[in-house]
Amino acid sequence: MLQEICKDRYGKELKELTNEEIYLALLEMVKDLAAKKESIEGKKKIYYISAEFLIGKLLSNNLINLGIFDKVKKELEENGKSIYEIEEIEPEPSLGNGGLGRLAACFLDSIATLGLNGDGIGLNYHLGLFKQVFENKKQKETSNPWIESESWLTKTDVSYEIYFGDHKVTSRLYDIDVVGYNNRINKLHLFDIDTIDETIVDKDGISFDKSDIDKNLTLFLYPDDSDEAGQILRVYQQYFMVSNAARLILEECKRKGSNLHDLPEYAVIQINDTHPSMVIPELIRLLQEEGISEEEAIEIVSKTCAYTNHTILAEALEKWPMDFLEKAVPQLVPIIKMLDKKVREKYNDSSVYIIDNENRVHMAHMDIHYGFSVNGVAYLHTEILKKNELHNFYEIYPEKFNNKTNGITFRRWLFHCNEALTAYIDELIGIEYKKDAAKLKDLEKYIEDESVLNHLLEIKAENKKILKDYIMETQKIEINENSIFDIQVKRLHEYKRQQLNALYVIYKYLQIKKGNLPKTPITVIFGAKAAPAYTTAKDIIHLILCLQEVIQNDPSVNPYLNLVMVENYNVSKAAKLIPACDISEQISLASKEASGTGNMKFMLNGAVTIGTMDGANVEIEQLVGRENIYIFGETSEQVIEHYEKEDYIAADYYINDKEIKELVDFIISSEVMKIGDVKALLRLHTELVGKDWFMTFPDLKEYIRVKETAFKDYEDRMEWARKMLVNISRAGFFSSDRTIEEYNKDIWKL
Ligand code: 26Q
Repeated sequence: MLQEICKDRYGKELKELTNEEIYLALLEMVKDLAAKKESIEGKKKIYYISAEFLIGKLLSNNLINLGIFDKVKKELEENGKSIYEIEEIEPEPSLGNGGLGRLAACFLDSIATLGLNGDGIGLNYHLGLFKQVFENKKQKETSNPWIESESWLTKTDVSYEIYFGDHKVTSRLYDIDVVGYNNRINKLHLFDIDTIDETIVDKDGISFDKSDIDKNLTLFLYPDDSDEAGQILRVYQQYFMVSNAARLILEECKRKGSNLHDLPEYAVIQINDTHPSMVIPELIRLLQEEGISEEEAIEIVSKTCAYTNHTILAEALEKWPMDFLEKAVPQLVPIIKMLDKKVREKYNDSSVYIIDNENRVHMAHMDIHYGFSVNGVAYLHTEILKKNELHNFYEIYPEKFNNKTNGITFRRWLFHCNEALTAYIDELIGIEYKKDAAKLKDLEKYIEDESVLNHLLEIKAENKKILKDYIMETQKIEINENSIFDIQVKRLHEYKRQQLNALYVIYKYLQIKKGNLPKTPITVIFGAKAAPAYTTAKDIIHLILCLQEVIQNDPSVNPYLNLVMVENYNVSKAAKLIPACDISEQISLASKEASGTGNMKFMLNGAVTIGTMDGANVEIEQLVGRENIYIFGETSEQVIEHYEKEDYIAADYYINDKEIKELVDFIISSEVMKIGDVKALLRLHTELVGKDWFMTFPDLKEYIRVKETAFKDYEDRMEWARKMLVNISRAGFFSSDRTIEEYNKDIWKL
């Protein structure tokens, strides 16, 4: 099959081609196959609008979902080629930042796999999120171009005039096929402008002229917003995204026979966090332009839009100053004011107003009043929304609130990233679980079967060997494949508490220095990007990279403890790290991690979690039982109470607890200071001792104790393998197919 395409394309045999040439031939082949499979449009469609779609590389996943991965792999092998080498050629799309974006990508996969009529809508950022490089043990941001002349993007002739306050731009739609697993093909619609100019970006970084909208609009995801020009640019981006989306949706529905009065029968719009919230006033505006009355337009939109909340962190809840909206999108201002006025007429409670007394527009408030559904992303998160963060809204609209615990696509996070485990599961329980993830439970009949348990350990060991080689190849760091792989990979944020893990590393380092050696050596692996303007997050990266060097240069420690921070953590690196993990670090400050999805990926691949009772960890604990997870730390209730009473004082722990003080002071010890940036290390130390806003100290000693227990338990290999097996077998609940079925049953109703 591939052979013929290669002959047509290059006039050469497969075996004579370079990997680059074969990659392009495969790209063409998959796009053709997808085009031939074009799916029928049902009447109603789900439009998932999101600022991020962290889709990762697509080649292998598309081959898997088309059902031809093994065939292609074999054909390549017969010609002396390797699919794994060809995978490496594909540039990784950089259209997302973290969990929210990866969730959107998993959802698209599941929507298509379940045969649902649904498309994603977002932006085609040319440089995506920045690429992270380490320089002088610090994160440096460089631009991350990923679009090549031949890519998964297909240029369409869809184009709209989009009006901003001071000028207009012309949009251009690009599509990426979303290939369901043995099922339909949907689209990811990415809007762009033809006038974008990558050359305005600084050669050596990511800065650019923020005012030149025609050239910069779709350059970056989350451009630096530390100044006003950057913030206004984000408003331009958001409006550009939703205005295009609204136009596309209305056109499509009209084409299918909608008279717009019946729009909710044709379209449901899922607003992924508040970045697309302006779609609400924009749709109201466009419906009024079509001759529909204000009142009816509001009603139609309120029956069409549903909102997902992904965070309770105050700083992440978007509030746009009215001035910015006046400048960028004045056409929405009277509509937003009108929507706010209606709220004020009905409710005498300033906490639910859309416009606050500082004249800022609370995007989430608009979503809740003028959407029909509000969902959190894990049981605990939704409960906190109802009881605390959005309590006053819950009192008004209890029927709108619902939970949809996140999920992950097993196609990418098991079948593709862990072929050995997948093949073994097939052998043990057959392939039914591939369409019905709950069937993974059948694995449990092997809980006492030592040969199965041994085989699981062998697969893990093999995956660790592969990761070891990869880290050597990419970062020139030697790790011990027989050590325990303890991994924390996620965006860098204080609430996720990479600093807590770093303090454990310091603890272990000092213990080893005192002669208390671990039975099995330990390798702690981090991967994380920090937002460019987030100083404390960058200081934490600096600390981790300093610790990495201290440990690597200390021959009395490094046989027992190693530390690696993986550079430029992204989807393809996740796929290499997760199958090799023994201990999955999910240690957020309870109440702050809405759900987490990495926790689910690790569990599915046979890692055992150490975590707090936060986000979906709570549900993992319920599924696997206390004996198969390591839980520590204060509960979300306790944490919420500390914030309410403002009674947490970090310095009390630091001053009164010698052990804590010793660990924290290591940050500014001579060992670290002599190789690091004194200013950054002092700043981090001061931040922790003076504030520790995410409360690492109260949980520190219990974390150390529980982690030591986990390491001790690891020594009993059969018991550990049992924990692995239980984790894998109960991960079925976290298939995004289950999540999407729930969205469809309760919200979308397709
Ligand atoms: C907000 C205001 C201004 C600028 C940027 C932002 C902003 C940007 C990105 C706010 C939030 C995000 C991303 C949030 C995110 O990724 N949340 C994660 O969503 C996952 C999927 O639901 C959850 O599993 C994670 O717990 C949650 O952290």
